[in-house]
Amino acid sequence: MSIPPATQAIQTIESVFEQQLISEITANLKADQKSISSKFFYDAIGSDLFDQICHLPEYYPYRTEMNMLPKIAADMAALVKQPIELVEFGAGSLTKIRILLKSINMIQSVVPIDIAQTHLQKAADALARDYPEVAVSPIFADFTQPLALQSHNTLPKLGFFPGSTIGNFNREFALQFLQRIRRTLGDNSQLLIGVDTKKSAQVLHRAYNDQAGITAKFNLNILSHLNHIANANFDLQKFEHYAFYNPHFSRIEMHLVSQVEQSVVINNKPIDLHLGETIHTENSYKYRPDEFIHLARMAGWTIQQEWLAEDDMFSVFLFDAL
Ligand code: AVJ
Repeated sequence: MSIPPATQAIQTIESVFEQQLISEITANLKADQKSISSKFFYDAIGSDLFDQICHLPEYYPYRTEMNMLPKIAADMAALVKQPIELVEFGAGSLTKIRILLKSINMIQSVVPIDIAQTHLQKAADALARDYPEVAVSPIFADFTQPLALQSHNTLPKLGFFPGSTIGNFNREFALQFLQRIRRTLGDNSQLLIGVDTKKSAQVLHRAYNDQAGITAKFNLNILSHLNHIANANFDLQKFEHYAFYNPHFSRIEMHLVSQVEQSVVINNKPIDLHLGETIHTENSYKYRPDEFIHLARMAGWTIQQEWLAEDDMFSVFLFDAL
C-alpha cells in the first residue's frame, strides 16, 4: 500500500519534530544537573492533577487570583472605553477569560492560545455559544515559542497572562517573553498579568508540599509522560518529590530524587542516576511588585495599575505598551 505524498511529507515533518524533542529531552537528562522541561507536566493526567492542585488549601496562588479577578474586571471595565481584542497566552479552559467577559463589554474578540488542541477547541466552542456577539479565534500553539498573530482586525490588543505562569521562566527568558509579546501585541496594546509575590518561605514550602500529596503525584507524573512520548522506562517508585524555596534565586525548585543507584533507558539510550541525584523539573519564580514592574519596563511596558491581594499574597498588573 502506498502512502499519498502529502501524508508522507507530514509524517516526515512530525517525526523530525518528535526526534528533535527526544534529543532535547535526552540531552537535558545527560547534563550535569539533570532536568526535564516543565512543559511536559501537562499531559491529560498532569492537567487534571494541576486542576486538583488549584483546589488544595495550601496552594494559595490560584484561589487568590481567582478571588481578585472580578474586582479587576470591574476596574478594567471603567478603563476600557473602546472595542478591544483579548489575547490569552496558555488559555486552558477559558475560566478566567469568562470572568473578564462578564464585566468588560468592550471585548469584541477573543484569541485564546494553547497547545492542548482538543481541550481548547471544546472550551472555545462553548465560549462562542455563550457569547454569540464575541468573535472567538483559538490558536493552537506553544506560546513559549515565537508566534505571529494573523490580525483579522485592527482592534487594540489586551494581552492576558494570568496564574503566574511567567514564574516558570528564568529572568532572562521572562524578559525576552515580555519583549516578544510587546511586539506581537503591537502599539496601543495593554497587558494584564498575574504574578506570584515573595513571601514567607514556610508558606511557599507548604504550597508545593501539600499534605494530600497531589503536588508529589503531579511531579512524578512527568516521568510517566516521558515513558509514553520518549519511549522511556522510568520506574516512578524509585523517585521522590522534592520541592524547596531557593532564596538566592527567589524561586521554588521542584526536583525528583533518585532513591537508588539506577539506569534508565530513554529512546534506547541509557541514563545513569546515582542514589540521591536529582532531576530538576520546575522553577517557580516569585517577584516583589517593584521588581516585576522594573522587568516589564525593560521589556517595553509601563505600569498603568497594580492590584495586590490581602497580605500581598499575589499581584496582578495592567501595563501599557511604551
Ligand atoms: C502553573 C507554573 C503557575 O508554579 O505554581 C503548581 C505550577 N507546580 N504546583 C506554579 C505548579 C507545582 C504553577 N504554575
